[in-house]
Amino acid sequence: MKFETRALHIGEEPNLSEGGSGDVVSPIHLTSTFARNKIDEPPKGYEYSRSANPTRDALEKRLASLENGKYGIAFASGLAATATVILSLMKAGDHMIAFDDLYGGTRRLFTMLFKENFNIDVSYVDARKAENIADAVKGKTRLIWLETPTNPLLKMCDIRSIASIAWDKKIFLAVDNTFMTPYFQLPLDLGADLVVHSTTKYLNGHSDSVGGAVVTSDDHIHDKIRFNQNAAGAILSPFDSYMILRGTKTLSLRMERHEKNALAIARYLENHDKIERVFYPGLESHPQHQLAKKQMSGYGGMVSFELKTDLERARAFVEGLKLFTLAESLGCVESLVELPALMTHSSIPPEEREKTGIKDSLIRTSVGIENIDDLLDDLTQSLKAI
Ligand code: P1T
Repeated sequence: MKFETRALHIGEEPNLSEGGSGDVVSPIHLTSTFARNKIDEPPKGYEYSRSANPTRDALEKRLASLENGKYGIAFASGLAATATVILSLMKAGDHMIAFDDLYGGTRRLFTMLFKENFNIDVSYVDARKAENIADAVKGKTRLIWLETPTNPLLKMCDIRSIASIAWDKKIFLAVDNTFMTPYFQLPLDLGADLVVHSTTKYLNGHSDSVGGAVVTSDDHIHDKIRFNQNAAGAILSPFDSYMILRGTKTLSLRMERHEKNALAIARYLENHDKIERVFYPGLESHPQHQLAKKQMSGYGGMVSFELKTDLERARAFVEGLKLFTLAESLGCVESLVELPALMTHSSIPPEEREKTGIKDSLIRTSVGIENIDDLLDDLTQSLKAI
């Protein structure tokens, strides 16, 4: 089955067997526990909903299928998924390498929690050059953590090249695929060991659920993460599992529209005299446009840009938009805008932001699926006002 078909059917096959109700849509199994006749015979393997739940199972099967993986594991948030991966693959004293441009909350988790409290060393490197990853490997390096394209600067790295370094040195490679989704990019096919998602974003797509996921084809990685998820408890609820199942059904349609609108906005901004620079992998001017063409089947819906001005006017610009909602998060049907320096990446020290290139006048937009003319009109009026 092709992607769009799997996004509708995998995990939600109607049960037409004796006693099955034939539901076309997976029911939301709100039960916390499952009765049994005999101690050794839990019904269909379910015992307690922290360990497994039929609605979450349905979602996990679907996510595994969409990422071309064997196992999906659904979490309470993207950061819960990330934290459980670290808890499962790293020990105190181990070292990991991460792209220096990452969602601010992910960097906060690595540095302020795992490094400070648990002595897990992390080196942030510019992964646009795969050699920088190879150079950062130490004796105790266990994990490489990438976003591509990154949040918020849309930098990319070559997953296949970095996977071959990871393979050579026996290091795990995790790719956060939140920005592209499996519709546009398949990191497991390119050699990653595991894919991580904030399902809060495109997979759910409607700004009404917080969740996360890990997908892998590796039995050993799966067993560890599954065990630790149950042990630590960061599971996705049955209701949110249903929401994301529903979201995935329209993922392909939404991603096509996000991309079409994003490309039009990136081109418009690129030609505007109040804009210093536009970051969008679909623009020929993006320094890694060739890699984007090779590694992804689309360019996504995230567009960042720098205004030729200071923080105060950047603030006035985002506050002056009427249709783009000023809010954190991304990947939903409505367009959002934010100032990374004061919002999503404010937990990163200013000198570190400076080093990775996150300027105070950087604006990040998550382009929605509205009519493009309305979005362009809104940008025009607020640019005119500053
Ligand atoms: O918010 P949560 O579901 O826990 O996901 C964290 C996360 C992980 N990975 C990426 C690439 C992300 O962008 C995020 C969350 N990001 C935002 C809330 C934001 O506005 O960028």
